[in-house]
Amino acid sequence: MLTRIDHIGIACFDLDRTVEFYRATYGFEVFHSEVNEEQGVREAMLKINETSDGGASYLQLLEPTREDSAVGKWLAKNGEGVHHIAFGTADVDTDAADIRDKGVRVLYDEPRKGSMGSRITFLHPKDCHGVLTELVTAAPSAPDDH
Ligand code: CMX
Ligand code: CO
Repeated sequence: MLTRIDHIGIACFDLDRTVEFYRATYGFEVFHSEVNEEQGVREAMLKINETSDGGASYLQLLEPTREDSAVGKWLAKNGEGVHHIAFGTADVDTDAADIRDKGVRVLYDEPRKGSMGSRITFLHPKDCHGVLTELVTAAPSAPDDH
């Protein structure tokens, strides 16, 4: 069951400058940052609020580490902006299987590594009314272990 907005993914050309914009404009601080080589991104997670299911909602700021990554290609075509949304679930395997059974393309056979040790998969934007949609199960110790 999808129980929260886990994050909104925002593609940017310069992570440090974008982080500074969110800090100076809204007061949001970096909760966690990492490089995910498999996804080809350098990312910063800004925690917005805790949620009633024990999780949290974040902004995920994404800078590509290579031009041929998903975010690199998207930025070249569209410029900066909202790249994807992510729903949180306690069981990404079951939710992804259920959604696949409904005829929506799930991009990975098995969930892959996401932010802070989470497990993630994606739904094809062409099957989701133009929205690239991620499903996330946080690591057992997340979101406070960073
Ligand atoms: N949102 C909405 N539509 C998108 C999109 C996005 N983020 N990315 C691509 N599309 C659309 C394109 O506009 C294009 O549409 P048209 O055919 O109408 O022009 C179509 O999808 C195909 O796009 P493409 O540029 O040819 O890109 P690819 O098919 O090579 O890749 C996708 C698209 C979704 C398979 C790829 O972006 C992907 O695998 N994404 C999942 C991984 C990811 O995004 N990782 C980065 C984030 C990591 C994280 O969140 O931790
Ligand atoms: Co994401």
